[in-house]
Amino acid sequence: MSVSVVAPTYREADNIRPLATRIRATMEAARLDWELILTDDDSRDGSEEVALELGRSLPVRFHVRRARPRDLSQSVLDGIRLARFDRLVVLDADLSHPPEQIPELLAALCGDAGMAVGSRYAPGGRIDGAWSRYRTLNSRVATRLTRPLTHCADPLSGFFAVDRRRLPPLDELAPVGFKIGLELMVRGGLRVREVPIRFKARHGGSSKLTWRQQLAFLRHLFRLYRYRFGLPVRLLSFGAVGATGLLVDTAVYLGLQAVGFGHLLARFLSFWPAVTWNWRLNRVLTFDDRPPARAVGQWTRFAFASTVGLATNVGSYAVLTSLVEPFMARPLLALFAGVAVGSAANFAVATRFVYRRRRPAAGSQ
Ligand SMILES: Nc1nc2c(ncn2[C@@H]2O[C@H](COP(=O)(O)OP(=O)(O)OP(=O)(O)O)[C@@H](O)[C@H]2O)c(=O)[nH]1
Ligand SMILES: [Mg+2]
Repeated sequence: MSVSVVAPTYREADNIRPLATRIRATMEAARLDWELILTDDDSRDGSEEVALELGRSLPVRFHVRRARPRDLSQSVLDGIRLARFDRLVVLDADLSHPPEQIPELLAALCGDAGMAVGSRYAPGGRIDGAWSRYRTLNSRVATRLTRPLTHCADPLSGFFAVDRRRLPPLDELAPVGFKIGLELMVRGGLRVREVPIRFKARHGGSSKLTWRQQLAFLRHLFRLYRYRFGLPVRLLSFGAVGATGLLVDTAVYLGLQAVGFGHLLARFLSFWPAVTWNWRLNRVLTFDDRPPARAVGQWTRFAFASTVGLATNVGSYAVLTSLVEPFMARPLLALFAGVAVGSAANFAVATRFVYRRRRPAAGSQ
């Protein structure tokens, strides 16, 4: 049997040699044909030299990804594309994942299992070494957040085996950050088998798990929720963006009055920064799966959608409070109903005309 091992690296120069040595020992003992692909994000810390040196006597390849921002998931996808064999194992290069368990993972990758995950949280799995209480909690909470997406006990593990022939087209994936395994199991709809592992907390090199990465994880999670649950998630996101827009609106409205503007003019003016805020956030979050569009045209269409929303909002308030019995005595209820109907109208126009699904075909009128 042949296997390509893909290890993402960023500044792991000191860990590469022990990693390759342990993989070689394991593969030789298990009589597996192998290669190790280090997918590096242009570390420039001597990793390349170590890898090239190893490559003289071992099947070690070094791939440098220069696209920015650097991204673990994207470099793993590069590695998957480059692999010579269809059976793939992905593991971290910091020696947290025991290469000695690769044969176990491969053995689990059989029958209907499309993915075998090296699991810290399956019965028998464990974490050795000094993880702070914060780090432990962090990992647990992050894992909890994936519950609606998968039954796997450790879907955030970076140690897994897959068969490339069972993966979805790689260009359809949209991971961001560290959790490429989660992306593959959710979008690929892969049946997962878990292999308990003995995870070792990093002891050499430096951690790349920063706040930025944690935010990237939340963003990735949002994309997967939207993929899995569709419209309700998009609506919720649109609503949350709208709520932050209301804060911008209010702040500008009050600020302008504080510097001497009349309240009507302040009201008229504060609408635009709020619209711009909402447009931008929806562009980078709610609808970031839609094809990119020119900013100015899209902003104009969004401003139109917001005006439709505002008109529907105020219009329904007027109709409800003047014509519909239960609302006549309860204007506050009518206000909320107006906001709901107006937001729905805003969303409907935005989803259809602002953040369009596909560009019109070239040349068509
Ligand atoms: N190609 C690439 N690899 C990365 C990047 N960030 C981290 N890595 C590698 O991905 C693996 C996981 O990163 P770690 O820094 O160990 O992250 P972690 O395991 O969540 O945290 P610690 O082990 O506590 O540091 C390691 O092999 C890193 O070298 C990146 O931006 N690009
Ligand atoms: Mg690590």
